[in-house]
Amino acid sequence: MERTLVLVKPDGIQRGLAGEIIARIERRGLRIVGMKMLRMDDALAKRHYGVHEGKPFFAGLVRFITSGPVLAAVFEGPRAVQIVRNTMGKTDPLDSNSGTIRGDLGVDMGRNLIHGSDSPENAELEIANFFKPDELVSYKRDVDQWIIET
Ligand code: IDP
Ligand code: MG
Repeated sequence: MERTLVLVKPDGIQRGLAGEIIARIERRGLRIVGMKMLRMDDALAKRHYGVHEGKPFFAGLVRFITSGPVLAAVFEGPRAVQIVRNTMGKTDPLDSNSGTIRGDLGVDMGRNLIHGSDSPENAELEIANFFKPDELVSYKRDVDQWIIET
């Protein structure tokens, strides 16, 4: 069982698409184990996007992600990281297939609606940036028949 961090970015909140975005991932078969609304501050934004420090879009990315509230959610399920990545689409909505969140709902690379962790290792680090352990619930498999086994 894997966990991954999802953020509905400020453009998604402003456009009223949080429910749509979360629902698409939930319908896919992953379970919500934590969720909160927050406004990211500069320090959290720089920690979350630290790998992009020094790139030309970094300052704009930090400015944008701190410009309004985000919805942070942790999803759990088999191969959750890659399932969310595939459901999101590519980084640039232009390259994203129809049927994906970014391909159906987005236009600009800098306003691409959703963040999803890119590896299980990064997911654990990112989740810890946003959630305390006691803010996440856990499900028992034996009373959880509808999660599809891989
Ligand atoms: P990802 O969100 O698909 O994982 P990353 O490469 O991790 O993409 O980049 C983080 C975010 O930074 C992207 O979601 C996008 O909003 C923004 N970004 C990435 N590359 C560019 C760029 O070349 N120009 C503008 N924004 C970018
Ligand atoms: Mg990324």
